[in-house]
Amino acid sequence: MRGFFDPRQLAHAPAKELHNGGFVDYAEKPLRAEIVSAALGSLDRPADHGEAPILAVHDAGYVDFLKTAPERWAAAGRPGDVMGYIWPIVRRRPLRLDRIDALAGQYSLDASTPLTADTWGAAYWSAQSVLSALDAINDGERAAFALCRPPGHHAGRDYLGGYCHLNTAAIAAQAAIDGGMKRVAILDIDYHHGNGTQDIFWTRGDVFYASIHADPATDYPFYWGHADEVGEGAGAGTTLNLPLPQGTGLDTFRAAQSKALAAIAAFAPDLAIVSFGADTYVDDPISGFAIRTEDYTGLARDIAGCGWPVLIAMEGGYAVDALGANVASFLAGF
Ligand code: SP5
Ligand code: ZN
Repeated sequence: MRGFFDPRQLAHAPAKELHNGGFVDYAEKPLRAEIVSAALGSLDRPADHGEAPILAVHDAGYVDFLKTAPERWAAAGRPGDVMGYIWPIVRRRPLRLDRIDALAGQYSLDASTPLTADTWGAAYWSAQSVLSALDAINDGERAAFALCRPPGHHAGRDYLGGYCHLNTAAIAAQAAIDGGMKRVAILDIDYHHGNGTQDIFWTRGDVFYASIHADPATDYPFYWGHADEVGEGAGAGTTLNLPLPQGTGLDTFRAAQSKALAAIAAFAPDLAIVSFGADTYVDDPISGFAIRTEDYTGLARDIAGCGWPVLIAMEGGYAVDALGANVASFLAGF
């Protein structure tokens, strides 16, 4: 299987994130990608597809913010990484957004996804990696892997969050459609609900979004991922949320995945994109499922057996010591 990664994706390295009322070391660290890259061995550098496929999903003002915020933040005398700390909850009148402090809240979902001067470059090449994986599929590969880091599924059209800046799965899905595919399915098996992906395709009938994740009653992103969120308008019925309780192990997870695969099969996609997070792993430091390293191969085999071309985009996974083995185990199933 071909896989893609660019070393420029390593440059994004925020110092801290807000967690439980204090600042802790940033969990989404560059070492994650180094470990996966070392475990897999032969990943190719992506080609440069430019900004057009990014702007086909993301708001131009938001993209400009990702590029320029670190400089504006520093110019305003703010020390450290860019992080929103005031949010525009009240929107009775159009908001004045000229200060960087206001923009940081406007374009952020949370205060755990800092921007550094190197974030845009890393996110840009993460997006290029997923686009090159799509090229490999278009060239006839049955499965391709993109080592996306930073990850993508919490980022929406015009907001960052959950360690994510550019929604790589959404960028690949939109590029596939713009390249002539009629229907694309996204299967999100990261521990967390992919609120950004769901939001981007909420009213779209041509992109099916199915997610298996920890119940938002107990886990981030809290507001989204309930079973009654099914899409609206042309997208009514093309969102499927399967929340599971903390403690979920292989049997329950696999049954939920079979349900998602059956729904995707009924949609008959031209391509399946898997948002793959290894944070379902039993020893993940920020998560509560109980999937074991060897379990990932069988879960992947169930997906491969459906017969669609599959693009695997990396999302979370924070047990760095086991991350290489977990990703290798999953990819072995293809
Ligand atoms: C892509 C992805 O998996 N994003 C997950 C975002 C979850 N953020 C909320 C949980 C924060 C826990 N932070 C603990 C840091 C310990 N160093
Ligand atoms: Zn996650």
